[in-house]
Amino acid sequence: MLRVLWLFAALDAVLLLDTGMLFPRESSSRELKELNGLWAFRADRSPNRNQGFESAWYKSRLAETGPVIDMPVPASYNDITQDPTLRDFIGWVWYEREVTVPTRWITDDGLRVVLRVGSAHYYSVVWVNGVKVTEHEGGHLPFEAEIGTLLRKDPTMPCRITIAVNNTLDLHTLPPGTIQYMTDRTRYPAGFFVQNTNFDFFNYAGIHRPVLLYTTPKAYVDDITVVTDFLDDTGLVRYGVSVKGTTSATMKVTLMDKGGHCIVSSNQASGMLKVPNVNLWWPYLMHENPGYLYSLEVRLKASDASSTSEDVYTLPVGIRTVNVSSTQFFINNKPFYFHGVNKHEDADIRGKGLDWPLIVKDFNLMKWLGANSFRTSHYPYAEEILQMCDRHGIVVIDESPGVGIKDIRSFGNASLTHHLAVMDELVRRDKNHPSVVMWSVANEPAAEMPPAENYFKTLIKHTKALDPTRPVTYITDSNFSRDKGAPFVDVICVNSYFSWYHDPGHVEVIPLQLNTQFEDWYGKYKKPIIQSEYGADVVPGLHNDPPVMFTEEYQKVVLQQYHGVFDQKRKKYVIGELIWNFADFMTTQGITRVVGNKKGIFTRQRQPKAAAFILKERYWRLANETGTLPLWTKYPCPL
Ligand code: GCB
Repeated sequence: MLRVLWLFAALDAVLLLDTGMLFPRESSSRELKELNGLWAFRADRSPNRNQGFESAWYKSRLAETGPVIDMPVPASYNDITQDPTLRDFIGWVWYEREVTVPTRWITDDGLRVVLRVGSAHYYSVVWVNGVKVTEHEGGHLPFEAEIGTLLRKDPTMPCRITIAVNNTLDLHTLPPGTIQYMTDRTRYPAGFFVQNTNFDFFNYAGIHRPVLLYTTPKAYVDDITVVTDFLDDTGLVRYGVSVKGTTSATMKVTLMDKGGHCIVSSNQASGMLKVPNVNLWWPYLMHENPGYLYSLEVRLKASDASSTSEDVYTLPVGIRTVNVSSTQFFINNKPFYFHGVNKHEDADIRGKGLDWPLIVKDFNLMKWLGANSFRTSHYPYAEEILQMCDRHGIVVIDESPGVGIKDIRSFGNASLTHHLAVMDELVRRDKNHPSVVMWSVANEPAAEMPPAENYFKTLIKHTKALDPTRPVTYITDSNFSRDKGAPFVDVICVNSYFSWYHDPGHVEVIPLQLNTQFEDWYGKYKKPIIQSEYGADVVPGLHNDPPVMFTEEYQKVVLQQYHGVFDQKRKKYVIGELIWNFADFMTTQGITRVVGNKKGIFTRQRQPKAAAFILKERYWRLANETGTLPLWTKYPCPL
């Protein structure tokens, strides 16, 4: 009974958000039109980067106000051309696309037509036929606007979508940055400025995720929230549906199994569904049937005159629980050990643009490796990726774009307010994914600074209020004893690079230093610990034995030194290890990076370095010890 009451309380908390951001899905009531492909594009190279606004480029076709080039969407624009000034461009770029909208979308004024951008980095303003319809701050989360009403005002007009995107980062953006003007005319030309940041990846920009139009009836399902639990073999799905466009509606909510058979249904907008003989959602390599998903179908019909048609939305639902003790992490009450990777959304040519071949290849590589988890370092990844995690049982630590918060001015109220709003948007988008088991609010902030205590206390409390069902953490860079935010996290996540940034070349110090790190953190906070980053750069193909830095042999031996300590501590309070990084990735140019960060165990083209085989061997062994491997995957793992 207590459990059931808790489920209700948890759901009410999540429902505090007032509008939904459901992933757009086709259904018998919803049509969808993808606008991916070639858009017209121009960077605003005027000295103040503001000519586009001053000359109102959104008012006519972009090609009429100056030259345009082809730009693929989704993709970062940086690596698409041969022009170094576009790769390193800072300021507004303009995208435009004309769309033919089906006539019935216009004539049927019982329809909403929604324009949705999966993500654009960093700040976006959107116009339709010259009328501003929305703007959005933040690079990794979706935004949308209803445009049907506007299109109906003049049905003879085509639908011309203009999106201006600005990648400038300042002290209050997430991630933060600063613009530095170089005024010494003996060294820099007039107007010379650079973008400074404190994070280690290239600030790719542009429209990174799909843009699409979709329809819903006027009375529609705005949001769904599910919170799950189980008692013995009965699954409990507490759900809440939020409706917009009508004040009175009839509803049918049906939970179906994988085969589409109805398990249980209800005609209430919120309630508890009981699932007999439940198939729980299990992580990959922990069960012979991982990633089991039910479907929650919601059918809604307005019972007043506001809308005549039914709205249908179907949400995948995984039934599972997550808990943390002072020494362990539990999924479905069984201890879970994270053996996984840190990733980036990053690849040749497309930068951070969503790319299906790359996504599927990465999942195949993770499964080959025996990885059961990853962290979305250092920003929220595409929803399409989280959906793959749900289906394949890959566990996710979902991270906000709070990376590189190092300047004391980025701990003020303006920054905190924005960070809280980003957590709202992140939790609203990802709350229903069973694969997401923990929120990470930041990576390696300067948490020793005095304002960090209040900043993280507020941020973590806020995130827990939004979602009391998942633990919350931020990632620390081992600033032990100075770290003011650590008392508020549920799990300690610590990054360290022994024998790399400290004591370079001395792999023999790793066991002692790593042991000290773990004992110090656990001794002080008595919370479970994840080694959230460790690794070494390798220029693929470089060899030296005895090992020296940057060779394949060195990365192997660093990993092996860490693994020895993990094996002692995982029996106690270490609950996971995530390699830095899954694959090589692009960074800003600097003297410590050779065409990007080379700590990948795969190259940027996704070919294995020698250390990938060490990790594969280990992960499958760990899976064999801690999980229930399907028979065909018994260790040693398949080729
Ligand atoms: C870190 C950061 C990560 C860097 C990595 C490195 O601690 O969290 O963004 O890429 O170290 O390789 O230096």
